[in-house]
Amino acid sequence: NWPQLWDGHMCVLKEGPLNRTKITENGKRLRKNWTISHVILTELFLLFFKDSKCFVAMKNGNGRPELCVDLNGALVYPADKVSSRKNVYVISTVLGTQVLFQNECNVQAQSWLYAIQAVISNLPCN
Ligand code: I3P
Repeated sequence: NWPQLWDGHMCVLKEGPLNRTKITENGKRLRKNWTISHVILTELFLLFFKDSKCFVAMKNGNGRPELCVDLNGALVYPADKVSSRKNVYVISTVLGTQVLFQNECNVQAQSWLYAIQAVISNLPCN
């Protein structure tokens, strides 16, 4: 028996594609592995799915995100000098995970930054 992440009360604040790579886990550096994800922002989490079908499947009780970032107490900021790519931002979590996200379109990338910042500032550990 596994608990379900999606309880039906969760609200999708923003949804769409982003390039992402995890660079740190438990404070330890990882090798970069950029992949395209279907990303869902809720009031608590940033969820990364392989594609939008996987998100629909999870809502129906099948499967889970590839990556679930706890935004409570997290920071999000421009990832200067961390990548050769443009429009890269990093999310740092209290548990020592760091995820980069990127979009070729700077307006798109920035709109994710602002949406994530808004969620973080509404959480108790901000
Ligand atoms: C990495 C890959 C990444 C690149 C990274 C390389 O090589 O090219 O895309 O990150 O640069 O090391 P490999 O596939 O052999 O692991 P960026 O695209 O973000 O620049 P880095 O070592 O400077 O992080």
